Amino acid sequence: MFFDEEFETLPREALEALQLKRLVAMAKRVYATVPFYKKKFDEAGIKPSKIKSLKDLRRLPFTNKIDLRDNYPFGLFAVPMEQVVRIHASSGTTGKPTVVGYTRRDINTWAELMARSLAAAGAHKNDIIHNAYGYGLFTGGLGVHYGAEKLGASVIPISGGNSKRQIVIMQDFGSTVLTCTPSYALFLAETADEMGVDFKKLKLKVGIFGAEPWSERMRDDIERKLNIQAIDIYGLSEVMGPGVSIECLEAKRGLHIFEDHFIPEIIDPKNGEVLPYGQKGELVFTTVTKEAFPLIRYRTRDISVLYPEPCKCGRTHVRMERVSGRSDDMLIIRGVNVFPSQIESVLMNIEGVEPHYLLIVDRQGTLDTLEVHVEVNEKVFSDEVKNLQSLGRRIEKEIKDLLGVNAGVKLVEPKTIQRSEGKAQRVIDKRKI
Ligand code: DLL
Repeated sequence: MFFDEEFETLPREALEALQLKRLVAMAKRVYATVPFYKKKFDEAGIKPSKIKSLKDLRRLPFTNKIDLRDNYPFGLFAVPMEQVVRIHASSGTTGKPTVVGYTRRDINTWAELMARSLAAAGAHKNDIIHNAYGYGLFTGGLGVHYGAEKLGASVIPISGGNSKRQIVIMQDFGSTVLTCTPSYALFLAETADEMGVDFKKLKLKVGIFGAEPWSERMRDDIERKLNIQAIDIYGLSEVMGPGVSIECLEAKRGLHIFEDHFIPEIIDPKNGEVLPYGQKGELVFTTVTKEAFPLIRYRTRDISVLYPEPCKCGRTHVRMERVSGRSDDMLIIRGVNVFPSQIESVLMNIEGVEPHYLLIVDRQGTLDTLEVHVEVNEKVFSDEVKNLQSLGRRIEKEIKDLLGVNAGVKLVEPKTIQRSEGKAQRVIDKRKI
């Protein structure tokens, strides 16, 4: 089903002409309004007026998460603050979050693209959308919310957590569409089971899951346990939030990228070279309609493949394979993006703690767990047990305060964490997704 059939099925030639027109306009705008881009363009020796074809995109410089951090919080905004009506944020690589802004028109575009996404997953006006993505700085909750309203569906802004109540509401309100992370969907299935509620008796027909990696195996599991169709949705705060791409219900093979707003490329993460369709590499996006926070060739660090073959749903937009990994060390734990460097920054500010640690990520049942093993120095280690315990609790609290994730901290004896000769291995991810 389409929300905006004309644009979703634009013939390739017309789509590319539109992309080029928008790209040139956007390059001119960022060159004139954002000193960071002006400098980068000048260094690369390219003027926006020299962009004559989509191929010229590869002459433009990349933008990285580090550039966002260096311009924290609003340095890359391309409009004055009086035009910014919303701010969201996601995890940065250190203590500071990545901050993004939206004008009124950006919010409207996002709502439209989310409405397209919901429609692609089979949702329409008559649906009751149970939105269990978190509301707040995270883009999941409000992103889906505005899209659901734009579509004309009834949205339940339940947000995450309080799982028993989620099941009761799904039952009583007759929710037909569930939106949350795939791992939370499985947790809800377990909760329903414990409560003696049978998903087959609920009205739920489809779930739209994303914000973290999942697999075909998990899809089968979710579809069976919740008795629904499970659709993959992708997005990232920097580029917009959820709704950058989504699978269609007809094919469920690859996620259509809304190319009239975002131009995708796949590059070799090692040397930045653009790879042809069909080859695996790092996804890069250029936004061509955003006003407040436009991005030129943003390196997502997500690994995927692009394929242009037409889809049976009729959409002409290129598809990306489900994200299969990252080219950096970001972890997603219970839907929260976590960089090991953030945990390191907590540990290094605590006296008596050594710079040797190990993060062990696992999945117990459907829930991710994080254990932090960290060495303390001799003095601390020979201290009373109760002092050690309170130090452990303090670290747990600081991690929770900074990142919003629950970690179990285990303080270990000096020199017990294995040293490495090369790059230290600081993460063991035991999850079998
Ligand atoms: O997770 C936006 C979102 C919300 C997407 C709700 C889908 C649904 P961030 O918090 O900025 O934004 O995290 C973005 O999450 O770079 C990927 O690594 C990962 N990610 C998002 N969707 C998927 C997916 C939101 N479907 C980061 N599969 C991205 C795998 C995903 N990874």
